Amino acid sequence: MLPQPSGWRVLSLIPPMTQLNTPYPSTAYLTGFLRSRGIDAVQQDLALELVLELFSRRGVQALVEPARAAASRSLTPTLDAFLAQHERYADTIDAAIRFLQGADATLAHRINARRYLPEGPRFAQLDAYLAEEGEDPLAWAFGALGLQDRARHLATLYLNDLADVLREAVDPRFEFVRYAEKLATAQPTFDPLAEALAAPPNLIDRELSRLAEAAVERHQPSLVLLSVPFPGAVYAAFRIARTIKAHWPDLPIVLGGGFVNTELRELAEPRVFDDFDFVTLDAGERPLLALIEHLQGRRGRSRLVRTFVREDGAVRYVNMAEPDVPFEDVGTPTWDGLPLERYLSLLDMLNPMNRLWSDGRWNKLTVAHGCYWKKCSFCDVSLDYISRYEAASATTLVDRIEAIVHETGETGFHFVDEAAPPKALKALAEEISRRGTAISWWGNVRFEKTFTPDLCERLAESGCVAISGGLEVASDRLLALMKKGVSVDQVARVTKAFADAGILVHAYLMYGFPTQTVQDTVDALEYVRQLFENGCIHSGFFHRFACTVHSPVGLNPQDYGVTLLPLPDSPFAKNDVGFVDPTGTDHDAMGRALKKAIYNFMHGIGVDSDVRQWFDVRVPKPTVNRHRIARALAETAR
Ligand code: B12
Repeated sequence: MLPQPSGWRVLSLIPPMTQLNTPYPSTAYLTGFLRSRGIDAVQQDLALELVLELFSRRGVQALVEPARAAASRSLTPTLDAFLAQHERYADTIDAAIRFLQGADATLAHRINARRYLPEGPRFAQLDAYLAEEGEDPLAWAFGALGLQDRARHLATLYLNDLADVLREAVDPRFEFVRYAEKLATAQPTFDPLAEALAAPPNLIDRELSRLAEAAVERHQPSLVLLSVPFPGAVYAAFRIARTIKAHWPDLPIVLGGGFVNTELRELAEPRVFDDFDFVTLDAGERPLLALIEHLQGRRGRSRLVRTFVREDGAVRYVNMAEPDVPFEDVGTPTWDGLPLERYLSLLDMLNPMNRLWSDGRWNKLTVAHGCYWKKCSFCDVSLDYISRYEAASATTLVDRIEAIVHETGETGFHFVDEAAPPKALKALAEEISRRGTAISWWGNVRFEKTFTPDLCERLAESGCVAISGGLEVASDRLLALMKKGVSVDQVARVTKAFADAGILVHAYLMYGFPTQTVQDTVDALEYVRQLFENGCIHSGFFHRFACTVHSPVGLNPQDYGVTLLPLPDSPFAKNDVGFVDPTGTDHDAMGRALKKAIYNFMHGIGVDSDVRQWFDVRVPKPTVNRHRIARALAETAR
């Protein structure tokens, strides 16, 4: 790398919203990489900063007028409860936030007495826990000793009440983990986003613009990167870019991230370039090096890598093919500059896997780039972040782990791979135990047979506390059609091995896959019931299958017995595509039953009953033997 011009600095920003318990890692990866190449790079998480502004004494006070105005139009229980107690909200909010940031632990006693934090409609859900008069409705969840958790749950309900007020009085699009998501998800036209951006700024917009200006003033960057991992961060990214452009029209701004890599591959909308100068695809390292050289006058525009630009009013894709930076050389992510002690540990849903997602300051690290399997027909296997599989040595990974622990002081890791490769995990576990590195980690895997009981034990010893994996539709016919490469019996054995090693197991479940019948669905639920009954899985979630344009189903629908609905001509986002499945199953009705059943199974309810009880429509008997999973497990034991 050539010496850098002095004062040349890259500022990476995370726009609202992603998550609040820990930073989304893209800016940490890019900042770490750029610094490893001698480039001055800094980062800020505007999602966290926005929430801390809105949920502060000043933020709550600023909410009173809009809440009064909204209440005069229509008085709802949420607005009524807030307006009656807004001074108490203002008096308690800073302390409640500090508590959720992990400081001031003794406040838990006062929160638990339920006389300190004002209570709005969200607290009504506690009544659903059916306590006897005078009993503690949360005793079942936290027992007598779960003082901190119980208080965090109550403080989270309090925050949810305030978020409801914000939605009703200021902006219905606000949520803690996504913001105005609908404006971007598979949006064929840019019009809704353009209209929203042209609308008079509301309280949230103004706050966000103020934070964006402050970030640029503070760091005086030469280049700004906005990272949008999900559709729920897109609107705010445009809002931030627009603010920066209004004040610093010559400061180049780039857009990139998971959303762009997935949905904007055929971008042809020139209006995007009113706010951004460049949009890049896929792993950011190589395109950024090229772009920085270009901006520093060392590389012509036609030699950019995977970068959209606007020329003469039209969008042009420039891609001078250059090899990506190998995964072994991308450097170690750095969290430097992110206020780690200010993230919030919310305790919302009392589900153990959800808790890992929303609670705790996890460091994030990728074990390998891409997916080693890359065959599942529902997955975006044609995209670089799945298809380009590259591993790094266990030595490199543990070096990265140790550097991160040293920097952050935190030993918890979330491995963010689509499916962490078992061989790499094994080597990692060996290296961790050789060096005596003490960490806790969790991540997503495929439940494949390489995960033997012995390997699961070793992974547990290396610090594995939880594993998630796709069982998708528990049906051997459909698993084969999906090219998942696992069978139901095998998933039972593997999940049992993880569970026996003391690891929490979460299953991603799916319904609505092409050709899935009512009988398939009933049978799949019967399998899931048995997996709970036999202690193989502790948690699960049913997602409705969505066909995307980059998945094998979307690319070759005829192989899956479906026909695609025509996609509108789209200059902007492209992802989900509708399809017709001649099987004609009513998946909405199925979904209601599956979600009810899994919720109850996780609480140990109905695990030994007939699965037909969960359906509100008539369904056939399961064709699966009631002891099928127990037998599959007994076969391994023999
Ligand atoms: C782990 C993961 C999760 C985890 C953790 C999420 C989290 N908040 O940390 C869980 C399971 C909770 C999750 C949830 C969701 N996820 Co997710 N997730 C992933 C996964 C597998 C890895 C993400 C990651 O950390 N990667 C590591 C980072 C460093 O990579 P990166 O962000 O892509 O950054 C690189 C490049 O994109 C680029 N880059 C990034 N930003 C920028 C900016 C600029 C300017 C430039 C130049 C480059 C650049 O450079 C980086 C380094 O190479 C990705 C798929 C994938 N393999 O990337 C999906 C993915 C990001 N998730 C996706 C989705 C849709 C979701 C959900 C919305 C699903 C849902 N409906 O609930 C939720 C949203 C949750 C939330 N609000 O936080 C989609 C987004 C696609 C889209 N349509 O926009 C992806 C791409 C997967 C997919 N195809 O479905 N997810």
